[in-house]
Amino acid sequence: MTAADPARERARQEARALADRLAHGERRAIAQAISHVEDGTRVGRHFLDLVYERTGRARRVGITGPPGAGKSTLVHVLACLLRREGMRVGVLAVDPTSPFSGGAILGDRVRMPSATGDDGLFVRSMAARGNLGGVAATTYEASEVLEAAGFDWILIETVGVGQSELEVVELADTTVLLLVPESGDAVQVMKAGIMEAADIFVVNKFDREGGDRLITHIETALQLADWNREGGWRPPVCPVIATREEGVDEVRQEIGRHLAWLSGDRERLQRVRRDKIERRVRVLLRRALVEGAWAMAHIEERLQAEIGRIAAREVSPYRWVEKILRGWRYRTG
Ligand SMILES: Nc1nc2c(ncn2[C@@H]2O[C@H](COP(=O)(O)OP(=O)(O)O)[C@@H](O)[C@H]2O)c(=O)[nH]1
Ligand SMILES: [Mg+2]
Repeated sequence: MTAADPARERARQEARALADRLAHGERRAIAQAISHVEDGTRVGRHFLDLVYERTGRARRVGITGPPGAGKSTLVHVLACLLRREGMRVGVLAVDPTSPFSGGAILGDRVRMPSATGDDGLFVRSMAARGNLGGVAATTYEASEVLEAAGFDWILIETVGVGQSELEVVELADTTVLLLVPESGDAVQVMKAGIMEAADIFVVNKFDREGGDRLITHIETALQLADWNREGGWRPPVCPVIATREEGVDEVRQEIGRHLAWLSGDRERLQRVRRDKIERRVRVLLRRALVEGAWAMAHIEERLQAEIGRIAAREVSPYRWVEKILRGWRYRTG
């Protein structure tokens, strides 16, 4: 890898052009940059490097919960509310169960005022596959693209069911967890560790039976679990009817309160950010190491050559991996 590597130079140039277009507010540049990031291209990496200094100023809010809880609906109402405040809002939806793109989040019921005409709003559905670093890494990078594009708020919708979703939540400053009265998921979700990660609880579909019971349930759980949150943030529980836009103002206020609480203590804020960036650097390095080693040791070819024998039980996967590793150690001395 020398400076004269033409492919690398081309990628750099392309990334620079993309960053310039982004700086000039060109919408298509945002979409293209996110696609690069999703595909894990070289241009994407150069691009992220170029715009890094422009990131870090937006507020990132993660909205998570079981499928059908009303996340997309809440995100939609929240985005409209923030737009009315004059904020520029970027939305990333990592929800394979309800993909929304472009104009209509909610099909023909409620529409985003004009997702196409409004420059202050950008909505993007993320591919659920993610690149080598997984969905979380891709989403993180996409949110950096949006930050570089000057969005004040980034709302990230994700289904709160698995580990990768927890990781997505990690990249947010504030995490909102949606639960609904009728779902027996509440307890399950709590077990998944997401409850500890939530800064604000929303009991959505409060027009239905059992909302009060769920609120009591959550509040009891919050009292019982001694999570010892730093600085004493007590997660509020907000009743909401997202489809009627009821209670969303309160959610907006609570997000504001949480952000104010976060930044009220300089040391805490710096530590939180530093920890996040450290985790981020680890992810990036791990990915780079895997990619590098994979290519350098021709692992793909060797795997393809051997997989038949492994499958036929002639070679055990353990021995094969050991062999690859030994060769690798030898190379790197
Ligand atoms: N009754 C009622 N239905 C709601 C409410 N919020 C959302 N829904 C409906 O619940 C369904 C799932 O909503 P959606 O936002 O797609 O959920 P997501 O899968 O969490 O993104 C849709 O039919 C919504 O109209 C609410 O507050 N009350
Ligand atoms: Mg959804």
